[in-house]
Amino acid sequence: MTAQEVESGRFVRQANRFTERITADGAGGFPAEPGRYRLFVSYACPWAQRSMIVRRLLGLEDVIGLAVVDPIRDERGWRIPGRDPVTGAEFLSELYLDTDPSFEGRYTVPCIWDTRTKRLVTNDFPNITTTMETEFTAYHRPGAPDLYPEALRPEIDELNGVVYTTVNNGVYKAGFATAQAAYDEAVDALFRTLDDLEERLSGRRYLFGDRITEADVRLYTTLARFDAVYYSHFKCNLRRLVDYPNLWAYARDLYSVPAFGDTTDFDHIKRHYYVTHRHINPTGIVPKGPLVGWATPHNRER
Ligand SMILES: N[C@@H](CCC(=O)N[C@@H](CS)C(=O)NCC(=O)O)C(=O)O
Repeated sequence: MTAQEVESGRFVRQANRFTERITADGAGGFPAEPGRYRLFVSYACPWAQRSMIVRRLLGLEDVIGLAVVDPIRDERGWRIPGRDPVTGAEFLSELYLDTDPSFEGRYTVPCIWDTRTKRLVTNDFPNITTTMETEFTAYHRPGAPDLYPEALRPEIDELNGVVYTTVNNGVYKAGFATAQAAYDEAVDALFRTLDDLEERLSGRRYLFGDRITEADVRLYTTLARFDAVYYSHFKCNLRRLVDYPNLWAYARDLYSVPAFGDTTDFDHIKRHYYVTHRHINPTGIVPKGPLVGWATPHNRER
């Protein structure tokens, strides 16, 4: 995180540098093709987990390859244990620098590598999931859900905007603030949105009714890390997730779906945040708790 910009105590996320698009028609030079692309992820990372959940929900496991980095990152950046068998890379930085030797930003997950042209196509995380949803439809498994239904896109995008600013990125703004006012502002906005979402989820199973959408994927990855990391490490501690009856049951409902549950690795999550972000946890001690019953029945089908 050290290279992130901090303005007047406010955390400012870097712009995504690689923003080429993979498209069904291949117009920009990157056609959606099975076996061509490789997705680099960390189980710890909420932005990367989104892409793993969507890949799995849509049945794209044999279409888009996957490489998982080690959860602990040092000054060399993300490391691929035992080297990536496809690209030969040991560090994610090699892929960034092979693509652009002058790149000076952070080497982030998720990102997609093109094995054909041997370059990074994108590290633009919001587009990685929507690309799988809209450009890889020819390869979706039979019966795959429509996570980004055309008729709902404006509403989904609008909600995603609020959730990104105040929740997904809001927890980082709280955790990495270096001025009290910046922290206060982030925490207040975060819990205002969580309170609204608690209300919204009282009358419907998922954010947009009775089917899972892209909006649920995006909210889930922050909720999954909330009590384990954000509550303590990022000081987002007005309320815990377990203090919200609807949000907590909703999170467990999603967790019970293999695409969500199997990509949620609390060990990687905790070790990554508490060990890697030494500037806010200098000892690198990983707390034992909290002990939270993610597998308890959620009764949300009612
Ligand atoms: N690409 C986005 C979001 C993805 C992101 O922040 N990924 C984190 C992990 S959660 C990462 O890879 N960080 C690497 C680093 O800071 O060196 C960004 O640059 O802010």
